[in-house]
Amino acid sequence: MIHNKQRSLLNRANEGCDVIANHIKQDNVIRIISHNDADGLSAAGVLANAIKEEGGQFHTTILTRLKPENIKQLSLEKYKLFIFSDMGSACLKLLNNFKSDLVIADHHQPAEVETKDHIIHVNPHLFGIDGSREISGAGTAYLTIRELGEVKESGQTGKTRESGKENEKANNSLNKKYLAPLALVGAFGDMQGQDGFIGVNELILEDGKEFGNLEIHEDLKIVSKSSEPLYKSIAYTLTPALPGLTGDLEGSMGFLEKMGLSYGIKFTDLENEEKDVLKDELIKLNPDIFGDVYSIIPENKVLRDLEEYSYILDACGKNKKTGLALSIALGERDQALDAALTIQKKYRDQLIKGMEWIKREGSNEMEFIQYIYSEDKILKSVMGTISTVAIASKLLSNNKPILSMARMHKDVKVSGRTTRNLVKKGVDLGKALHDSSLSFGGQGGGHDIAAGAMIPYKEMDNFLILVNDMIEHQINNS
Ligand SMILES: [Mn+2]
Repeated sequence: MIHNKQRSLLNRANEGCDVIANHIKQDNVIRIISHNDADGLSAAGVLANAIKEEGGQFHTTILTRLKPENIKQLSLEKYKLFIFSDMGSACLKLLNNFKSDLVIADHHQPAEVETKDHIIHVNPHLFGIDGSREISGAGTAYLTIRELGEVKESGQTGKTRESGKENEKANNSLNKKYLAPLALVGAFGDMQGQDGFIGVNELILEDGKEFGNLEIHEDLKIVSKSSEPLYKSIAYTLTPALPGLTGDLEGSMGFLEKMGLSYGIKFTDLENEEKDVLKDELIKLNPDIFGDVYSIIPENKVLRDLEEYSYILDACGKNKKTGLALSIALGERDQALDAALTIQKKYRDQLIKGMEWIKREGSNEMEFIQYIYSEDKILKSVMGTISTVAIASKLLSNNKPILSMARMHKDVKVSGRTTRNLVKKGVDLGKALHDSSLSFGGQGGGHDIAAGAMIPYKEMDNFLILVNDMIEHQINNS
């Protein structure tokens, strides 16, 4: 069942699809710009796969952030079509200056700027759909190429596809539904799948099931079941978090020993009864540890689980190996996958180090927010992730939003996270970080539940006070 809002989003996406198809037909190399997290990498993968399959060419660049200087640089390039995925919606004003065609497939809160005719802006927020929960950047990119390769009668435009059910059915016969799982990898990357898919993500899920390459079954949701010893599988499981075990190798060893299980064995090598015992004990710590697992059926076992696939892309992105991540999303396995797993191992070691640090140091508490701050190179790279996990695993309290502050030369990079519960109480971190960073000559923004900012180091204390005041105001005035 497709709702009206979703139908409007799909129609907009189809307009983008027509533009992409035209440029492929004209043999134009398509310029893809995407974000370096798991969602952005999946989005780029979805677009690149689809364009490649149509015989088109693309040139992809992955960015940590779309800065004004990036946009200026890109606007000088001679490409006739740019696709911005998982980014772009916040920068409409600058993107309006482009001379080329532009498709923006983003799910972040858009700037309140009228787009010019050369831009097709595909964004769930434009149609009243919650982009932080119901669809990811990769999902938005997927909608934009979903009907690429459809055979259409000449003269038809995207609009005719809304007319009538038969039409829709006929049009759905071909297309890119095999890319639906990769779109959901992106959703997992943005934490939209861990509690089950809703909204547009659910439509994408249906596509994957219909195509037949996506399977759902109930299982323990610990990571690397067939590739790591059990105590590591448990300690490396960040979502759902297991209090006392997540990020804690010794804690996990002790937990398994107490149960009489050998901690060095792999989960897949356990006897069935042992698996049941383990399951019962883990459920006591967090019932969410057992539930629906989504897998790509013909996939290599390391990537088969969509959530784990997103963690591998995330590890590559965080370690600046975006080319490697893209090649995996484009189907390379063997050596590429080995290289990615090596990076993931290193990344997991960093996360463990970060969790130990938080356990030791705790957070700095203000009345309405809490924060952690570091200048350590390794800690800085994992702060956003460990602050979220520390809250989920109850190392830190969940009754205040948390800001992770990492010193970058003269600036401080801020990443903020909160809970759905606090969002319900009125907290909007995206707005708070946007407004407060502007006050100190920085910039920031994002979703209500997760946002970021960059501020001058010398203003850090004032910035924290202002954010604290803004969150207080949000809670008291909602
Ligand atoms: Mn995203």
